[in-house]
Amino acid sequence: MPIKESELILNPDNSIYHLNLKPEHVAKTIILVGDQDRVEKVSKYFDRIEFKIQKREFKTHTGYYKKKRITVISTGIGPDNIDIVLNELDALVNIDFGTRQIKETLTKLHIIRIGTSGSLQAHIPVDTFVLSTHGLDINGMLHAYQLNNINTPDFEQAFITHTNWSPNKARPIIIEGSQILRDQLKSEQTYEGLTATAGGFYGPQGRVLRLPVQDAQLNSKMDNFEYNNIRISNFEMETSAIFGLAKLLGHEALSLNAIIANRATGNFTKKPALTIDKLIKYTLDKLVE
Ligand code: R1P
Repeated sequence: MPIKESELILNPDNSIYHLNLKPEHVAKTIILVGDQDRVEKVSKYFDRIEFKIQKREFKTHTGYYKKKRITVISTGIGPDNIDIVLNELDALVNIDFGTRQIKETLTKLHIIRIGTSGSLQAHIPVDTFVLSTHGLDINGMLHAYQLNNINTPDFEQAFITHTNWSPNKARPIIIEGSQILRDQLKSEQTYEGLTATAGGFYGPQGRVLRLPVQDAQLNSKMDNFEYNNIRISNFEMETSAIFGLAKLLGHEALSLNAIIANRATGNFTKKPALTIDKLIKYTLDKLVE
């Protein structure tokens, strides 16, 4: 059965609804960034840019870095946008837009997030890089899908018990990132850890301005959580959603974050642009090594 027009929505030019891309516009290696202004900060290093487009917060540049074809896309903020970007990227490579049928031979994408994030550990200072070995999903988006055992229930239960997680909130899900990409992208320059992905910036990450949060102790409980020598390194808003959907769809995904704030010490970087630029260059060079 062809996928209905209301489910797989194409624009009049046959590009996919939100990303505004056609299949020929996407490389097999995809870099995801949150901020749309970060797209140029990546593609300025390309030898050649073959395609540019933007719709809403989703800006795309496809080009070549040292002969490797790479697509860089901005996702905007949050796991809800990741649902759109991962599903539409997968459709671009694995659904035939003419017949609206899933292709018989599926394509595996390599998806790498270059993000910014706050460290939860005093020993992971600002202006460093964190490579996420796992994503801790506390925002609930992935519960819309059949998880098909991509998650790690013992790890999750340990977290739920340790934090006395409220049953009124979405059950946490922990998903491992791609081992292939981890081997490719790690170095002595990267800290490794479990990255917590929240569905908001303030209350969902324990920030209090005027509103009290449901559990004022949650961040300190997260700081000292440990399971099989893995600790929660940082907090942001996309990684676990990328890991979960990539795994369900059969793609490889990893996340690298520039640490611009340290929630344990209260520090914020004095040079965010420089640190992000260094992470961009680091990632591009690792991808072509
Ligand atoms: C919040 O300010 C945003 O910054 C972080 C968070 O994950 C969230 O998207 O990442 P990006 O800088 O990649 O957007």
